Amino acid sequence: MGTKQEETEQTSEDKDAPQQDSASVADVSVEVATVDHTLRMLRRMYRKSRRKPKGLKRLLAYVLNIPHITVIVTAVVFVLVVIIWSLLWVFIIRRESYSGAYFAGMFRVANVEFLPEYRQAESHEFVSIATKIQHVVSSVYKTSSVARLYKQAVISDLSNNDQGGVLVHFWMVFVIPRVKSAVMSEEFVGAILKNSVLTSLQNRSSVGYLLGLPVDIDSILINVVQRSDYTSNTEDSQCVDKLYANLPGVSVPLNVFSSWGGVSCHVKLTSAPGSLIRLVVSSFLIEPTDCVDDALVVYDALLPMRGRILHSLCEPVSSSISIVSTSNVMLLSFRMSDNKSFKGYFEAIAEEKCVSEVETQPEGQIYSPFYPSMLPPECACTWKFKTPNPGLGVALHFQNYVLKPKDMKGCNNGWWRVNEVIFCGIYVGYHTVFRIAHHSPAVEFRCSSPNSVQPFQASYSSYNISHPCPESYFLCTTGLCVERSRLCDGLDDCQDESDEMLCSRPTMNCGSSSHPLFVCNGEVDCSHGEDEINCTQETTCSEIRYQCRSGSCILKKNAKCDDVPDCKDHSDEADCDCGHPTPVNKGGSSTGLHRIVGGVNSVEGEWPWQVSLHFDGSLYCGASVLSSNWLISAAHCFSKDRLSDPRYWRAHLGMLMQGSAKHVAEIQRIVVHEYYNAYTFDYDIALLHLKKAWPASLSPLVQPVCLPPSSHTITDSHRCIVTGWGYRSEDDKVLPTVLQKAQVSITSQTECQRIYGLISPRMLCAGVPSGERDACRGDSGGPLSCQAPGGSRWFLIGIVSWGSGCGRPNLPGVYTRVTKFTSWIYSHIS
Ligand code: 4AZ
Repeated sequence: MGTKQEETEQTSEDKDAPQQDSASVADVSVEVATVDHTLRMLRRMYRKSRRKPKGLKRLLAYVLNIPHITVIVTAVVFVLVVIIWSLLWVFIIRRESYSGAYFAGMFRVANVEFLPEYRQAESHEFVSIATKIQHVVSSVYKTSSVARLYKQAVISDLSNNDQGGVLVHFWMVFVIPRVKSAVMSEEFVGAILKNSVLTSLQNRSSVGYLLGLPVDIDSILINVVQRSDYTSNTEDSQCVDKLYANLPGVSVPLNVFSSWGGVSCHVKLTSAPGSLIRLVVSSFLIEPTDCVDDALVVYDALLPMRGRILHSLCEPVSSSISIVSTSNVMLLSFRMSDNKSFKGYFEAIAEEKCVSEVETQPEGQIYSPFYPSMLPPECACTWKFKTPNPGLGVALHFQNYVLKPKDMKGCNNGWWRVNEVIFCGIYVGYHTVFRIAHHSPAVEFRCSSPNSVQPFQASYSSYNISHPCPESYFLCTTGLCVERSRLCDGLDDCQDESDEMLCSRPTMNCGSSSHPLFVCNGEVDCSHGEDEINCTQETTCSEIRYQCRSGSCILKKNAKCDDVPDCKDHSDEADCDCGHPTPVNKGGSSTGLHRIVGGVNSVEGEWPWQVSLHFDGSLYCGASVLSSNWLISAAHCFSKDRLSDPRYWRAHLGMLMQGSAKHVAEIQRIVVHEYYNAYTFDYDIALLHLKKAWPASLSPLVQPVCLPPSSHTITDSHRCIVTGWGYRSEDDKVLPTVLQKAQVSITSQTECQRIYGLISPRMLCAGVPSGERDACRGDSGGPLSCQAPGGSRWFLIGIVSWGSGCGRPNLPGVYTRVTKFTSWIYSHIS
């Protein structure tokens, strides 16, 4: 193109200019041609200048010439681009590609006498030893493979414990390219220090030398910390306090109040070597925001080390709780928004010598160490029981704790040795009896959790080893004794359904006594309908009887929201704005393509309680709407690190096709059931509190599902549908766009236990024998909604939890049994 332009120009110039030898023009370079061209132009301008104005105007005329404008604009744009790019490089790109990595660490320097002056960071003694230690740490890292990334070490605290020497707490900062950030793990940084000590270890001693400094290798601990932890803890911070409790039994008050702007404060507590610290929280008035805005994190160290978290308080505390450290230091890290307050105190306490001889006659109580304080990560207790005669064993009655034989999964809530056999403690939602068939057993308990856990108490008694339960009673596998008449009555009297196993399918005795499962279940089982009469008569309460708001119970199981007032106070028909879909049929529907596992497309408004939960922007789980600001889902969706942080989640409401939600809600708080067990998936339930209620104008396309009372029963004639945007088969790679639905049948508990073995009373199974209809990955947390025959409302009967694969024959999906959690749910949402 350029060449053509030059040719054209030349042709027009020829009129004014003397003729040129065409061969010589072709031989010279473009530059020469341009000079020639410019000379001619200048000549022309000179000629024109006789007629035209001079000076500025001449320059303007030159500049405003079209080809010149193009050249100048291009040059200016080029210069601007270069400048902007350079600025971006200097201030953003270069800065972004490097970042600070912050670590908190500690180790014990042995063979050094602790001086009281070490407690003051300004003292000459502190500065002197801290400089020495800082130099050693710096030298180790400056001669390591990460020397170029190492920036600095800051000694923050020196303390002493009963092991002797000086416990050094320090910070370390590295500046690392982002691409290398994964390499700088705390294990790697810690290994550099440990390896340096390791080379000098001698004679099985744990003390080696770090450039001449005697360091206990077992005490070395390095943890990654947030930059904010580092900046808010270092010396120039306004809010670091140090408090001491030297005398046991003297309590030191602790009051923190956040005025305008909120506070982020660290309070370091120390007591005398050999003692422990008990922190008592009398009140903590904060907003429950899942540890985002308001929280108190209690550390078992003087720096905020992740591996040393004793307890995180993220909910308001109104009745006192207390936490015990494992040594003589504790750090309280407060994050409090405006007008929040903390009241409490701390004290030095002695380590408990927890060995006792216990006579089981009369009966009594045993308590966990430091009771009623929470159990620290380290503790031990031994009880030597003795019953009056060799025929009597020891029974331990726990409120919410069960001892199970130790398996491969490890023990996180207490380790027990009972006459040399090892058990693990697990917190549960029911009471249990642990029976020891020995008249003088030694029972040893050790704390085995990484953080503080709930304390326990147990009442002990003796029992007859050959007849553990009285005559006409049945021994449950939970250790409880229940009346034989309660076997196979449809009620979980044993708390683990061991009284409901191996029962033949209950038969209706229409003559005299009727099986409780058939009575008033909404279906006529006897030819004359005897099983469905007098159902609204008030009767004694039980798990399978509906309880009215007045407290009285009626036999009718599914009285709630069935459009018939059954309770005298009509409370069964109150709060029934739920479970009523208004499907908008736009042609596509139940006959659509088969998706999920054997599902079909839903239509708009068919499942207005269905929620799509997105983690970090992608579909991760399902959930259901319970009210204007609460959703319900599965605990396993939120069980690991970042998954438990509500800030990463978004709830898409009123959605049929992915990406077309009527409303996207942020989550304020995730309440995972306190007994959720990540190994067994027991108690797989969680509640999500929305930051803001969804707008009422979204109804009926967004609407709550009905929550079943604990008495609610499902029969074969109920219609149960599982919905979600999960995978359509085990090895599917693409998620469906349209919300899928599949009808499934409830599998009997006995059958499901036969299939899977580990099915707790808090689980229910549903599927079809062929396996062709099932939930799958991505559906977790979503609803299994059931509707009574002829009924208008849908109840949330299950929450998608787990299963063996997806859509396999004779392997039904496993759901959380919602009726077991009615009171737990109401205790949080109302
Ligand atoms: C899951 O991984 C999952 N077939 C959910 C449900 C089922 C299996 C797996 C049941 O979320």
